[in-house]
Amino acid sequence: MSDGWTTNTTPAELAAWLRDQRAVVILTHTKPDGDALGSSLALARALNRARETSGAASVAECWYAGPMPPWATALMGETKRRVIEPGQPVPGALDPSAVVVTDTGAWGQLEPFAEWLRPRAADTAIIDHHLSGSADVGARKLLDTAAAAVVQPVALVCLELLGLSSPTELPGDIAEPLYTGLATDTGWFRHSNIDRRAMHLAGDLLDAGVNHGRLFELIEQQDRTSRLRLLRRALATLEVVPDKRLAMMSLTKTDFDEAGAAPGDSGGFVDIARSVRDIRVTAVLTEAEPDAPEGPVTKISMRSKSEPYEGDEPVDVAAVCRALGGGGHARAAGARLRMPLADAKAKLLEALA
Ligand SMILES: [Mn+2]
Repeated sequence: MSDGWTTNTTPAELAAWLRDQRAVVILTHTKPDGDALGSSLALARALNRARETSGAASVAECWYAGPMPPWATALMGETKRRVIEPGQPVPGALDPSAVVVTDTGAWGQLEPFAEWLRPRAADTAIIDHHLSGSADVGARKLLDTAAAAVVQPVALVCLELLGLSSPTELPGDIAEPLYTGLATDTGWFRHSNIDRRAMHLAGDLLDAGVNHGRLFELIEQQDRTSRLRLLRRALATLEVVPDKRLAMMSLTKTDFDEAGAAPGDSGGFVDIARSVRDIRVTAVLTEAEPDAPEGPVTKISMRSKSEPYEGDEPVDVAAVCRALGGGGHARAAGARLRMPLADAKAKLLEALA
């Protein structure tokens, strides 16, 4: 799938191509995160601003496949977009002359758009920072696989579109989504993907007027109290398995009901026990469909730490989850098992052996 997954254009060439388009649709992966939203919004705003200054109508819009994060509305502001909820068809009315896909180039992450997008590959550009993707998604590819966030190459395209030489000169409404992508894809500048280049861009965007504190509160401090009630229940189930350096928690349907919590409220719980020194692997088991006629489903979400520990290599949780019928990344993976929670827990311990 990585065949042909190489850059074949530059920010300047891509900007020149985009500038001549009649209408541009910007797509990103389903269930967009901060980098997906930030990169697409910044590009749409830069394109529309470039048009405004030349007197033409604004032509770029973003299409998203939900569910959307709760803070998306505030970040999107007035920017033209359409949101497709799961199962809804792609809007057919607009026939753009060009498509840009940001923060992914994998068909598997573009499913709701795939049928619409496939015949447009010749008029599609991918801007991405992932190590692999489906090269046939778009003829033009601007890839920076060393970038912490896709907003880094997108920032260069924005500068070209607006004829600016430094990100410090970017308008605030373009600097803000770019910063959002950088901040969220680096865990607010904590992950190991942080380097001088990413920090430099962050500093430039702060110079351009980004309000870090406001964005942090908007994105990271919007939980409902039901999430804390759910966390209290999850923590009450905490089990540590010392010889596997594993910490696990489990949540039943009843836990969600009694906490008044929504399915998304348990997001991030799997990261919590990673703060413990000797814990190298974490898992959260969630009862998903207790009453399904084919039998109950248990979802497993796993994380591991990236550094070797006391002579042992980091645990490849993708391999563990593949053994359970799931998959993912070496440090973050998941699986769905059609069995009760207690049985799924036993299977997980077996797979970790
Ligand atoms: Mn990203």
